[in-house]
Amino acid sequence: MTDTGLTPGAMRALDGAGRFAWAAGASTAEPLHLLWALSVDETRASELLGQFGISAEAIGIGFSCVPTIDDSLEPPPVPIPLSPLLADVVREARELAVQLGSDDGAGTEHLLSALAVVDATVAEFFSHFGLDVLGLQDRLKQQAGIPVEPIVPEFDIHWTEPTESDLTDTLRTLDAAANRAREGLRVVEDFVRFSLDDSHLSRLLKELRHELTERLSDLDRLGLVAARDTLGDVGTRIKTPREQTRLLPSDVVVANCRRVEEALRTLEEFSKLLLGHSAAGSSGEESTNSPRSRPRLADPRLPAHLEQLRYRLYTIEKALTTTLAARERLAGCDLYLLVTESLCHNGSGPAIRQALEAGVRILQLREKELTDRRLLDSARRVRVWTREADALFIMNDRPDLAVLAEADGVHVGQDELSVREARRIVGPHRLVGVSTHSIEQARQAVLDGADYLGVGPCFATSTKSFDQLAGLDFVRQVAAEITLPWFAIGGISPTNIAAVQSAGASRVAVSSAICSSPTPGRAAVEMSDLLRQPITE
Ligand code: 3NM
Repeated sequence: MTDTGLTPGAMRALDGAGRFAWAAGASTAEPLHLLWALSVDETRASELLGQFGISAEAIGIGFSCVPTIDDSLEPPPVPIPLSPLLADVVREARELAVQLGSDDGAGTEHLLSALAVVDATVAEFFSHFGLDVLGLQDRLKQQAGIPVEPIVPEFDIHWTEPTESDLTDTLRTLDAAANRAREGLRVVEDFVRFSLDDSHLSRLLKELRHELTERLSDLDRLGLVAARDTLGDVGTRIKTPREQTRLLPSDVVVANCRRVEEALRTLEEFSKLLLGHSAAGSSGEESTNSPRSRPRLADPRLPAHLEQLRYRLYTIEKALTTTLAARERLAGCDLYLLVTESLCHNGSGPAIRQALEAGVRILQLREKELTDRRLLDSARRVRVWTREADALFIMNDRPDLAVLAEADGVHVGQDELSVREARRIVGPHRLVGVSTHSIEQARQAVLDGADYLGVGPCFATSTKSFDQLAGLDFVRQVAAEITLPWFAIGGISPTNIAAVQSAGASRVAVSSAICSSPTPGRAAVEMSDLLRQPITE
């Protein structure tokens, strides 16, 4: 044991948590960073996680972010301190190791268990995978050679076929979970439809709800409602403080997505009890409500379908929470400037500074010809200016340089790294923007977890070459269904900006209209003023 009371493996995991935190731009290492570190290294903890199907990818999806580290990532230049919560995790792990009589100190498996004890969101996430604190600790006790006390029943157990009463309990559980899933989905759908007004995500939620209803008809047929006993349900009288303190619409959305995910998991697990031994080959003909024959699922693939519905909801939840967060983060960013040195009359420095002074709130460095070193130098200068102006700084194409230059994000095109790959490098907190040229690409980018979209090209432009002009029809399509922040782009100038606005754009991105102006500051003011004018048809 090291003098920290931790095994070398646990020390390595904490070091990994620091590296994750650094890669994610966090100032302290949090429990989530440790969870990622535990999942990627080959440790006892990752073995345990693996047994429950909890991969680094699942963690990325569950926490609406994607792990951001690989072995090639440099360690942070300064040690990253543990957050108070993570310090509690370490303390808890040490105590657990002592309780279990571990001579080597706290290992990764103790850290894992402590994470579930200390951090309620981690515990909740584990529960989606059927992993609970008590179960974890029992496994650790077994590994430590401590016999786990079996529950001594006060009556003799005779292993027989499930009784009518067991079946009623199963059906009652399924009924409650089915109601929870349908109701929760409605809540989320109503928010997305009426508050967010996002027809793309509403449609996906509606499709999910309809498919769920269709899948559940198999269960409904087995007599779920007959098994219902709301008056006798002890759960209706238990209220947790968390349930009473939902303040923001996003809290309602997240709580209800989780609720539906949990309900889908319950439906999946309990519907397996209705498979029966010969279910795989069953035609479903045996299924009746007759008291003597056991109810069976007509379709033995129901649990697998329910699992897929749960995964689909994870993706929608992520798109939804990303949309809500990005709308807040990009509030006030209606004019996005893409700067390229070769387009500027007097160099990019003066153009950038004048545009920032004129009120540009988001700026992208878009240089395709510079060497890496010159590009990084330039990015660092732009970082200083944008920080002083309190504007967002986005790096074109290069997530690696975005991290090195401490940019706020990276922008990728359809031929560059994917959103997922860029996210792995820049971490969960930096923005990832993506260029889209068709409604299908725009929808996909939303589901991929992009923070904003470029929507174009609206008009012919000499700044970037395209085979096809997406045009204002594409702008109209996006305006009609997507509420993730998006910027119309391509050939936009003071003379045509009104047409872009009429097509539904409230944000635009421009390069030459400002960079190529002899007075970039004035050009920026003019564009901003036009953007804020009421639209006349
Ligand atoms: N991306 P300007 S259009 C960089 O449609 C870029 O994805 C586009 O420059 C897209 O304002 C474009 O000078 C060029 O036309 C934007």
